[in-house]
Amino acid sequence: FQIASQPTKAYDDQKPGTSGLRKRVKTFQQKYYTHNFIQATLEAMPSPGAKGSTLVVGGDGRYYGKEAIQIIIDIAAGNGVSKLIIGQEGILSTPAVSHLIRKHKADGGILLTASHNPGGPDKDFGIKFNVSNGGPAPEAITNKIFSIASSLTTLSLASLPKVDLSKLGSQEFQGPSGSTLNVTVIDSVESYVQLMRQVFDFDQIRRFLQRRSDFTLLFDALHGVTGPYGRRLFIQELGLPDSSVQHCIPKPDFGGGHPDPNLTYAHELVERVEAESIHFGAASDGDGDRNMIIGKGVFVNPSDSVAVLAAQAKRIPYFKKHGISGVARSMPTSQALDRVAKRLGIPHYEVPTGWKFFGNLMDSGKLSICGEESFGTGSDHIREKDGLWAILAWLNILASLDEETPGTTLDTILQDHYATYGRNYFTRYDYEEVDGDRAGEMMERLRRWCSSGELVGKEMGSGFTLAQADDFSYTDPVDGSVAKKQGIRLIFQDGSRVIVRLSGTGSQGATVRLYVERYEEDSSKVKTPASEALKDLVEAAQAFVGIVEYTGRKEPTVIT
Ligand code: VG1
Ligand code: CO
Repeated sequence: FQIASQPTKAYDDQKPGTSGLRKRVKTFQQKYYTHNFIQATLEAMPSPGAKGSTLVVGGDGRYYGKEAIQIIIDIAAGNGVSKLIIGQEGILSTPAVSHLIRKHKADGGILLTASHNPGGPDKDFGIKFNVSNGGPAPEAITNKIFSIASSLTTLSLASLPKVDLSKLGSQEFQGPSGSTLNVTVIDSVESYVQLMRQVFDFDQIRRFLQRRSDFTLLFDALHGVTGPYGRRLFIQELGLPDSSVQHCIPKPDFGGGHPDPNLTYAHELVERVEAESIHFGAASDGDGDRNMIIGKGVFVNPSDSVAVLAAQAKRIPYFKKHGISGVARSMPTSQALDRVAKRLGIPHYEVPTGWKFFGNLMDSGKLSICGEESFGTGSDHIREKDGLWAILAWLNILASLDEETPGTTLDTILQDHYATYGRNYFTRYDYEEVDGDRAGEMMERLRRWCSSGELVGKEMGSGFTLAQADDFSYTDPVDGSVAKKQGIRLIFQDGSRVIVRLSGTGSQGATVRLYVERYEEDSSKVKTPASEALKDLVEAAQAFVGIVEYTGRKEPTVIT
């Protein structure tokens, strides 16, 4: 192939958010828009840079993914990349990419996903760059991508024949002066399944499923990327019947749905679990890094999920072998995990929202298990959150506990946990696609109140006295980098918290997230539904923050 210097016009909106660049498909389809972003990404790669590098490429199967891969091949060739490892049909879950980068010691990866956002010609697409540890690029790199993209004038463009992504195997393309680009299409699922076999005790889970022959499981891939992974794990590996999975064919538009595993968007799963009294229901999002776990009448709140996994981790072979060096949660995630850490006598960390903040802690051996309230749970087996990992972790723990206490269920696990640690009631209200300017003003007002110090000692609602109010700022203990303005924290004297922040993953307008948490120590009071236990504090928070006034919404779009 030949390499041409192709003039291009810079776009000023290529700023990666919490998790990569996410925009409408139409935006990516503008002339050279996708080319520009890939060019900027390759130029921003840490030393020694793109030339001679190996990159893993794949995505959640959404609309425009395959076109983007051909563009990546052309720009990669133009920039001297040596090798591209691509998932068959362009399919790779986010956790699978993270694992493949590590396994092949690649220099990074390009993920084609907008996660849980809907897909299709009029919906969303996204591009995210991960670095050589397998995790999302840290802010220093995403800022660099943005600044290069903002003043880009030239693409290094090669024009290669279209690569057939359906065929497994390697092809070599000869470039100028002896350079080559190797493009290898790999099985999307195999390596990831091998990793899961090492992390968990599949024999123990199989024994459990045989012993508890009445046990029913339903996994819903919501037509996202985890379909083939889920089928392979639950049906082939664990021997569950075909009826244990649904919506397992990845579709470019996710079947018209919203591939977000929460009680609102995964309603079909929720309804079936209730109607058919299914013991264990689980779902993951478009790109496979999120998870939701439910049972009949039971919802495993993600903040509790990571706390339970940490408390029970020694039942999982991977942690039996490697131990648990520390745990971490994102700032808005409830403090349930902190209580477990204190009892285990291990460090716990609070980082800003977004998985990129966990990477340094893991790489330096400080962190083993972490989670976010937004249905994200994971460990240092890779550097992304991992939906199927979380589901298998719960199954493994269930199987192990059931050997000691026959008849263990999701509910008994949670109730035992609350009895030991107390319960951190937690809820999140999302106000999606509200007016961006007004939402910004709302945040500014809160920020002003925080910095003036006037809030401390004030009462909000009845009985909630503010002990601390700030805009969360984080200094990375490993590299000293500072992330500011990460969300308003209102912390009360009894440890209850109200958090307000704007989403960094939306593609249209602004999304306001209101997080409310209250701790209950009294073990006779831990069985109240969360909505009831938090009612007063939620109402007080909405009024104080000025939700109706600034968003014009009386009701949130989604309640978790
Ligand atoms: C949201 C979640 C955050 C998560 C991020 C990416 O970000 O709140 O916890 O890490 O999505 O998840 P935001 O900025 O919209 O609140 V995923 O599955 O979209 O990679
Ligand atoms: Co996701």
